[in-house]
Amino acid sequence: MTGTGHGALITAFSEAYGRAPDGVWHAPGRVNLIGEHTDYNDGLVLPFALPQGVTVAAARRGDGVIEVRSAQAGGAPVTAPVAGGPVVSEGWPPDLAWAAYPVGVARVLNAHATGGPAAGGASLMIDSDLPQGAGLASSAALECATALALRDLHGAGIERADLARLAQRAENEQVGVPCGPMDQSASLLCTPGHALMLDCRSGLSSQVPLALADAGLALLVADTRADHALADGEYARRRAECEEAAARLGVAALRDVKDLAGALGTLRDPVLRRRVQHVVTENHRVEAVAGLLRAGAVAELGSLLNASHLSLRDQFQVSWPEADAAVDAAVRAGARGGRMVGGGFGGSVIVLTGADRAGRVRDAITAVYEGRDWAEPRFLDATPSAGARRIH
Ligand code: GAF
Repeated sequence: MTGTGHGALITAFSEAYGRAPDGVWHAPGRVNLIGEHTDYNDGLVLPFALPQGVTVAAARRGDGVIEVRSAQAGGAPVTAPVAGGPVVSEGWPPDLAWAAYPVGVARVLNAHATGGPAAGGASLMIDSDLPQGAGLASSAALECATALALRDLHGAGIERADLARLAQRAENEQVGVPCGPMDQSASLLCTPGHALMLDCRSGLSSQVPLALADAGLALLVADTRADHALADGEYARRRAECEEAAARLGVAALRDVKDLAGALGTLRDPVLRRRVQHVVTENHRVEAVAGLLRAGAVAELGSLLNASHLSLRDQFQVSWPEADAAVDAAVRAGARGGRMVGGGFGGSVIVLTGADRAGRVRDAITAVYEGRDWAEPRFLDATPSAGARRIH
């Protein structure tokens, strides 16, 4: 079904369930322009939505069961009650790992809706044109497409920002991944032509224009084809290190460190010092990038993207060889800057380049990968696009 539009998804739904869906919803993946590993430190992020994402055809059902089928998983059904404890504690086999996301969302919404309009049962058919494991938030897109569908089907009047936090809670509590709120917020709150400036403490957000074409610029996303998994322990370790550093510094979160030199003077542990250095400076870089975008100076972002990458590589230590090589090759080929995106240890990089040099930059990255015998990188359209919506 992938890439054939939602007509094929409706047909697949009808064949599987013997009836037409009540509607079709789409939720995008995201690229984070800047602000990496700041979200769970109560900090600032600046993601934008991709054109690619997850599409869900769905119909209400009255038996308190959620049934999910995915084109990527061969269409076999997975059923579970919407009233239930954390999926993560039920010992599902690895081949059903994908289904924990929509089922987890249904359970969180169901618990949230107690006494109100219930987020009851539903039948879902899911398709995606977003590469998995590419650091482009395919899990969040799956959660958000499901959350929006269930909200609309069951008439639960939940605001998008609150829905994003519920989807994050599903990932934290149901799937067992301790992610922050960035990806779900991006998927639900982004608008075309803009990046989303999100304060992850207050939850307040604003739309910042990301007018690339007018400035003769392009953002390239290169999937480095090095797979990543948030659940592999390193992400959770980074989060725990940040919490430990905040506790030792006597602040609620690293967002609250105002005197970086003083904080580095207080901390003895070299690992915690590095983590603090990254988070504090990254928050400043987000503010600087948002300021430049608001001033219409998008061409000036390059050095801040490069600084973010170096900080993620050397201080937060979450980059990986294919990302370092891609950023390096892009800059050598004349790009203005680039950085790894997402949690790290695999996934994608983003590169800011003059539109007229985009082909040269792509070729330069591909040539370096060929020379190292790495899988060929995949390039995606990084046009800032719409957030989650009902499309049928
Ligand atoms: C992943 C997480 F899901 C986000 O919450 C965020 O922490 C990101 O890594 C790093 O900035 O995408």
